[in-house]
Amino acid sequence: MKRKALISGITGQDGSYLAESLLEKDYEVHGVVRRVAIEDPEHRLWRIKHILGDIELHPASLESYPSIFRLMRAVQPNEVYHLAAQSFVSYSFEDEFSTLNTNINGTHYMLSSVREVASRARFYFAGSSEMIGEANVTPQNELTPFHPRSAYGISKVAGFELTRNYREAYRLHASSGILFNHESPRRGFEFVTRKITSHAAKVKLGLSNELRLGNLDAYRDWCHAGEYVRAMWLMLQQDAPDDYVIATGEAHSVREFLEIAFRYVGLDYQDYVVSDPQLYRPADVTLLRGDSSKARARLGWSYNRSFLDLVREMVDRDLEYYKKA
Ligand code: F7E
Repeated sequence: MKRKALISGITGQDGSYLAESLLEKDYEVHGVVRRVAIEDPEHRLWRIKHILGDIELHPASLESYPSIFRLMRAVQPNEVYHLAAQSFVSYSFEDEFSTLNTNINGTHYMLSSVREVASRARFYFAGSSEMIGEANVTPQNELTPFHPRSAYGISKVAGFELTRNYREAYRLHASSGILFNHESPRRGFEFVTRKITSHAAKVKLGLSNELRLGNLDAYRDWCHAGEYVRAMWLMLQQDAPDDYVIATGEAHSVREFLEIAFRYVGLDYQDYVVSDPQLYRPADVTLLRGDSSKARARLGWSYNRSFLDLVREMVDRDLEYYKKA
């Protein structure tokens, strides 16, 4: 019998890579999607368009416990990957309330449904380096104290603690990945990496001549998202559930990303970038660099791609995209 996986957030960057990788492993893949997404596949399902015939999508809302509960009962998954969230940190400053409601309740509904009707399922929670936030040590690992700097980070801390509590109180096989930034050509345009690579391509092709940005001096540990989904799966294959930092161990500034992306297309970013005070966050995270020794030792997970290749792949794909547009 095929193993069944249920993914919330299957239409997103990570969900799409995870679905592909589970299909390759011969899983039966189910996805939770909002009804509006099913009604608008062209815009909302573009990342999974090529696998729509191989997966099963179910309309449900992370804001509705009954819908999640019924879905869990019907699918009876062996593995649950809870990736769905309001994941844009900047937006969480504009609307703290919906970020907290969706992210915390959504995780709670998923966990409670698993406990009630699929208690043998293994559960993965997408934690984030934004839980660590403004760290007092570098690099950061599983023992680094949390100091989130946004409603988004706070909502992820709550989700992480809920996951841990379900593991300890109800013996659920529930694990969290503390994932540092992960990017790819499937990244949303609102995140800084894709914003930069899409503008580098547009400027190169004469479609734009300005890029408005905020804080260029933030450092992030940027990895390719396609490599992170392997770590999620590995966590659920362990005998015992646990929490793991997934990171490359290298940090680069937004400015470095920018320089590399523009230089790659033969341009100097300083001729195009405009500093926009509106794009600075009320509280930003200065430096994130993760230590994933535990994941390497226990999961056998490793990461071998270079930062340079990640930036170039994203720029190349954006050049192709805007040439066709
Ligand atoms: O910002 C700075 C901004 O929005 C990165 C999410 O996936 O990773 C991501 O969170 C940095 C910040 O990602 C702009 O101030 C400057 O310092 O690409 P970002 P993020 O906030 O690090 C973590 C791990 C997650 O869990 C999140 O879900 O770039 N920055 N100028 C800018 N950022 C944006 N978005 N736009 C700008 O114009």
